[in-house]
Amino acid sequence: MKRTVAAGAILALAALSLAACSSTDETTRSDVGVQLFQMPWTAIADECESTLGPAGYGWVLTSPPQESITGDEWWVSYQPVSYQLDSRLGTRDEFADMVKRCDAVGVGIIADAVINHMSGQSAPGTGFAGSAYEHHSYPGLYEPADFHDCGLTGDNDIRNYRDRAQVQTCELVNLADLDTSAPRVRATIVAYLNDLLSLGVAGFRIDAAKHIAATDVEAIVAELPANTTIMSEVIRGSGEPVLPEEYLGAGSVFEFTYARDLGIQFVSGSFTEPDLSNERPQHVPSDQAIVFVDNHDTERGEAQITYRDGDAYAMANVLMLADDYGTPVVYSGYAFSDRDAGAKTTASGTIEPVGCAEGAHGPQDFADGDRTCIHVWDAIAPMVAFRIAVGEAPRLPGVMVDDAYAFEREGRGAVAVNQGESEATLTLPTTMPDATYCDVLVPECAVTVTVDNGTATFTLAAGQSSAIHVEAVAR
Ligand code: AAO
Repeated sequence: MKRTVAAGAILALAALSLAACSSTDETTRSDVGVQLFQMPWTAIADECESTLGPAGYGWVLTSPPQESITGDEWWVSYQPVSYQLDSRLGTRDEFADMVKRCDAVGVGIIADAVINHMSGQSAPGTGFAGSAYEHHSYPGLYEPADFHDCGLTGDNDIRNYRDRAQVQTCELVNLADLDTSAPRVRATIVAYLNDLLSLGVAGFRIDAAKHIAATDVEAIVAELPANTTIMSEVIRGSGEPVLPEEYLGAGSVFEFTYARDLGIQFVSGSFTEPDLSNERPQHVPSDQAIVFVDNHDTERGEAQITYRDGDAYAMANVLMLADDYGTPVVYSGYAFSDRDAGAKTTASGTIEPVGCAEGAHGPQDFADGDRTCIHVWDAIAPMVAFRIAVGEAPRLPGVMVDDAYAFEREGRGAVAVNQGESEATLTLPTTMPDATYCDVLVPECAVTVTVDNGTATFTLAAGQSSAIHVEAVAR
């Protein structure tokens, strides 16, 4: 059983008309997703209609929708106390309305499913929607017997990621660890996921999947409709026994190696090209890989490149979106200087419904709390149409000159990027038809790139990315 993104209803490609730098028509969809971190449901619904639908994005990854502990930090979302859809991000009705409105413009919703654990609170409390709870007791849902008691470490917390039993039966940062091998627990989780599916979601990110035995994830997924999209979060660790490959039976997995290989090129200052004739080492197969530049955890941790890197961050996104490996997800969050700081809230304590219809169209000096709106940046959003235009065309070996790099998707499109501090000129041998193409990363076709006699010549300012494709010929 494979539940990959491309296999779902999300990917529905339609022919693009040959028009000068045209935007995507309503029926054209890509496999590109966007993680709208901590964006409320009403704002996501607006976003689908104003920016995502028109650009051709295929799906949105939301933050977790269930009731959680109260608190100002973003990560309260990851401490469920019930499966009521009532949180700082919105109500059940708002969630359902978002799914419908996004669906109407062809954008699927992937919900972040926190099913490995419940809260990490040692003292009893009351959740956002009023549910009373204790660390190992959630009335009407779970009782102490439904949780693991690993007994392997002093406080039952995971200490050693090289010990499979600890990783899968002890507590991740004190989060009460559900015994997902128990039929009752599985049935409760399946009921929650089916409830979300009844509202029309396309599928789920399985949060902390590494901490759930792969056989348990598969058993839960087996109870869901066959077309449910599954994306498991299994961070590829060094020398760890639990591997992303174990989870491929349930669907796709996030491939962290991809982000690391991409990011390091901007730290080292030199581009490296993967061996395109072979499978990429330390990567799951392309059709089951979800790839990203960074996500909400890595931008607060290991990521070598984030929104703070401006043009270089756009470049990394361009290289990912132009690649023929994996299903990409663009990350779009908010600026922060404190790792724990939540998104801006309203007077009533819910998250402010701020979208990106009028948001930043490129790198800026963001103030804490500002949404970065990466998915609408001029140098990123048009790459969605690029991806549709190049389809399945393979990536060909590129050319590198000093700090610049360009490659082609055979006969259909090409990208070029320059991470140097001065202008660069690159000539790329190409099988694209001779023509003058719009550089789609510059609005209004204000810059063109000519392919003449099988050669594309790119002139790139410092920090510039450029992209051309066969559906955007200059008039
Ligand atoms: C908060 C507080 C805690 C408190 C807890 C309970 O911060 O102090 O104890 O509440 O009250 C989020 C936040 C947490 C927050 C939690 C609950 O990040 O700060 O805790 O909500 O509110 C591991 C997991 C992975 C997980 C990641 C954060 O395997 O699944 O930790 N990610 C997801 C979510 C995340 C969320 C949770 C899970 C929980 O995306 O947002 O937490 O629902 C190695 C291992 C990884 C491990 C990391 C971190 O990674 O391989 O599996 O991830 O360490 O411990 C290199 C290495 C790589 C290493 C990585 C570390 O790349 O190669 O192996 O560095 O960055």
